[in-house]
Amino acid sequence: MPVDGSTTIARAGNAQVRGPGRGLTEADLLEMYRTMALSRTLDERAWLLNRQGRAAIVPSSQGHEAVQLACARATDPALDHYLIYYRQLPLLIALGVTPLELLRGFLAKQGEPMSGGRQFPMHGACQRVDAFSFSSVVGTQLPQAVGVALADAMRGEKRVSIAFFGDGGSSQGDTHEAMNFAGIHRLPVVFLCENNRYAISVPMRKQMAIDSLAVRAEAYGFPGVSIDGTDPQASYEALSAAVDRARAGKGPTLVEAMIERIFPHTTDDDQRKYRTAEEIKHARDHDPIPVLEAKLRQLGALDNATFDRIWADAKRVVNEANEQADADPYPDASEMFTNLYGARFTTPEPESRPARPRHVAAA
Ligand SMILES: Cc1ncc(C[n+]2csc(CCOP(=O)(O)OP(=O)(O)O)c2C)c(N)n1
Repeated sequence: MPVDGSTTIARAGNAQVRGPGRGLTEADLLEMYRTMALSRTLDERAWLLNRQGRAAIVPSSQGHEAVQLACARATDPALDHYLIYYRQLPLLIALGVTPLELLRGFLAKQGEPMSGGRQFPMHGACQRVDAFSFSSVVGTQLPQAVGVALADAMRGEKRVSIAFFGDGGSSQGDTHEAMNFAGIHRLPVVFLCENNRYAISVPMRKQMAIDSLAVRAEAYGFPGVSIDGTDPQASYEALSAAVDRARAGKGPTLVEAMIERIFPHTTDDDQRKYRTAEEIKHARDHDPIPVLEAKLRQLGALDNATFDRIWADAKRVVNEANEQADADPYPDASEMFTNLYGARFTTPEPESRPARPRHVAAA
């Protein structure tokens, strides 16, 4: 891995991204483990920066790593679009967003590629890796993904849009509209639900009366599968099949990846108020990182020295990025309105405001 922590996947051609055939090689799995270590170290650092009062709010991606890294490998980053939300830090790293850029975002420093430090962390767009337009307005990315897929289909381009959402997002009307439209027009979209069974404090059983939301796909006229999203291999196989289907013009697939949210919803949340200690322990026991570590050790692909080196490298990269981001300036006030939609974004002068009718003023 290069010293700046950027990964080899970034904007690579398909041949370099995919493992041979349908499976992932040991080397692929080891590379995924490296990216997981980097993502986890960065995630923990961002949380720490919040607790020091330096990062405003942090959504943790701990527990979500395996399926996101499988998605980066199953897609073609040189072609495909990623309509993400705020919990896709591992995916962004796999696509080539650097830890320095991400830390600049958490610290609201100049030079991060998503909003130039003007937005909530993990919000905005990163054109370089075709990731947009991530925000915390739940579900908005799904109709947008369908719109992007429709544009690609109309232009005859063989690109696939991946729409990321959570179990909470599945309750939004936008999700129904997006899936229905995509099903009718057989659009090249993969709906990827990272089902961590919580929407902040609301458990899945209060969101839906079914055990798996993959069954909903049938009502939209396309396949739905539910997979173990902590397993890189299972995730890669399901996502590769869905991506191939979309690229071949056969339409969407809903992939429901069952995972665990290990940390609270964000740094503003305390999950001990609504999850038992046993349940939190269960989530930690399904952490994809030790699961993959055990598998690699069993395959003979990871020994103690390699393990130590991977985590030491991740720490060094994050430390260096953190030092640099600390030293970086905040955005200059003169740039406050740069890249905002609309040429003028100022408070109207009082005399230019339309006069209010008397009955409104009195109300
Ligand atoms: C339209 C809308 N409704 C509600 C909220 C408040 N809200 C922010 S994040 C969130 C939970 C989303 O949960 P889920 O989609 O399962 O994703 P997760 O955060 O678990 O990854 C909610 C309800 C919002 N930001 N936007």
